[in-house]
Amino acid sequence: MPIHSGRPDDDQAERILVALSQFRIETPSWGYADTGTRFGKFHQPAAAIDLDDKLADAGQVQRLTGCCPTVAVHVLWDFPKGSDPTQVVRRAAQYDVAIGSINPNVFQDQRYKLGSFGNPDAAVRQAAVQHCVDCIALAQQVGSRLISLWFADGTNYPGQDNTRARKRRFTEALQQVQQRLDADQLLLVEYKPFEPAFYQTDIADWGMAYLLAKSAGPNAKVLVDTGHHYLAQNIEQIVAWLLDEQMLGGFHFNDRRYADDDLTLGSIDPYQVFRIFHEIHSYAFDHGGIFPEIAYMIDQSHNLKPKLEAMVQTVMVAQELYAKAALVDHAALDVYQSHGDIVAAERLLQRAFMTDVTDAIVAWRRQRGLPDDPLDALRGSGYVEQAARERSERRAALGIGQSTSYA
Ligand code: PSV
Ligand code: MN
Repeated sequence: MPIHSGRPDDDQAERILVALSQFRIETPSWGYADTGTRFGKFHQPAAAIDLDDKLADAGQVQRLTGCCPTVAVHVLWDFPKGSDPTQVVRRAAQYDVAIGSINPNVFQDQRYKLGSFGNPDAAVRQAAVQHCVDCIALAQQVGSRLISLWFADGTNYPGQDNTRARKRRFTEALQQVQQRLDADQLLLVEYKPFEPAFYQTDIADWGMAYLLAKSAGPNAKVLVDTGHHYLAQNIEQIVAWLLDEQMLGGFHFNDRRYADDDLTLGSIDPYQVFRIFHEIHSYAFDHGGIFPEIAYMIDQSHNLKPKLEAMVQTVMVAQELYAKAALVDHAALDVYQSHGDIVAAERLLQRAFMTDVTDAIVAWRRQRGLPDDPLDALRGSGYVEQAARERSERRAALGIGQSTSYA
């Protein structure tokens, strides 16, 4: 049998429809605004200026794709002092979206120079805990279940601080925060090997995140950001282990060539994304077809690509790879695995990966009155051009100039 198996048969097409119906992916508010690298920013006229613009853009992505009903928010970037959470909820609903995960920010303030939960100063640790507790209250006000924690904490030089003490400070602070959750809320603990800390990061890998989440209490799980691994690391194996321990809480999706590059999901290694999704489908197969509750989120800030196009493109890639992973015949795979038929087992995955699932996805979109190709639809809608005009005028009126010209 050739590796390329063409299009799905009827049974496979049905599997794709079912799989896509329960696949939702959250877009990040920070992905709609101008961001850059530490070397500078290239501004986009259509970039969102404030939270209202971000919600409008997220609503446009949801209307085109039908699978992005929530927006992740970063508390300090999106909720300036005095903002009214109930008004934000109302505005989001007007744009056909809801507020999703709440991301506390314990890395920007000057007091966090030596860390937040890991800081040697108990008063700073307490301030960071209090900010997270405030975020839990905000989540309750906006109807969000998820508090997503990422820490820039770490040290830059050997000897800078006591590693074991920092671990214990983290354990204690996370326990305090976890205790403040409602029963249906979940704390997600994200790990990252380096940046901005360059000697050691306090939560550097999935094992550390697992231990800390486990000791925080029952409502804490691990968040896997696909860009937060060393290059050779086998991310799908981490996913499988976390699934088996019921400790996989969610994903931040992006791709990378070197480190945390924020490239479009699947742009560098789509087969890896497929293999991650395969682990999830495989877990569901082993659990009577019940899929684990996982928060799929995008975490990408594009410097060069147009923001909205990049977001829609990412969602489409995620759907496509999720659909391909739904094609794996798990019963056949079990047989090959138990017989040690390595080649047949591998080819089963490769065939699923190489199947053209376009028609099946279009069928899913047509069932919902969505455009066949959301990216083409975005380009044809005039939304980006209109946003660019309106936001440029608003920037000028607000006196926040944007375009830097070298002419
Ligand atoms: C840190 O690199 C990170 O992945 C965290 O999830 C932050 O919330 C996000 O990026 C900010 O872009
Ligand atoms: Mn992330």
